[in-house]
Amino acid sequence: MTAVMSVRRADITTLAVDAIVNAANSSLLGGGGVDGAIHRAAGPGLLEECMTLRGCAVGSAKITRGHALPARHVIHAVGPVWHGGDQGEAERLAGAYAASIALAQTYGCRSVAFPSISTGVFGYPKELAAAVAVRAVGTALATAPAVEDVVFCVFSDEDLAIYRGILGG
Ligand code: AR6
Repeated sequence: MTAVMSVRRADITTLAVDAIVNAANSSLLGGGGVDGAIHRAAGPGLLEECMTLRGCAVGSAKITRGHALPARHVIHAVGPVWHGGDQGEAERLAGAYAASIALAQTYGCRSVAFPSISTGVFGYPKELAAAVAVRAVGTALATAPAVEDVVFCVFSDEDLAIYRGILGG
């Protein structure tokens, strides 16, 4: 079965998918942006579970349950801070997406939704980040047969247009 990648404008905390991905930091102990929204919507049990994980490397990901969210799991991915592009940012961003898909495969997640990792507080240019995201997910899906449906869940018209331009349609 070939997986489908699509873009949707929504608040990722409302999506009833098998896993939503969080744009976390390496502490995994919460923050602002989509991370703050996910922790608010999931309730305090999410932070308690995150405290057992002992953080996460940049360019990687860890998984928890979804707690009060409609999503069954939260995959906490840590993207890089943008420092101009010559400090391994693209490789680390791709790593965060690939690690998330690998976890989704391991946990049998059929549907996964991603925010635009690193493009808010971490300052990664949106167009560059979207190109990395789509390429990295496309590559990772080749070894993740359980994952059938990937949604790039954007929060702005600008991001919607960028992803439509890359995915087509
Ligand atoms: N649903 C979907 N997308 C959202 C939502 C939402 N509810 N809220 C924000 N976005 P950011 P980063 C978009 O800053 O750049 C936190 O403090 C937002 O418009 O959340 O990876 C963490 O703890 C943007 O396009 O994540 C880290 O310290 C995208 O999500 C740090 O920020 C990512 O923006 C991570 O920074």
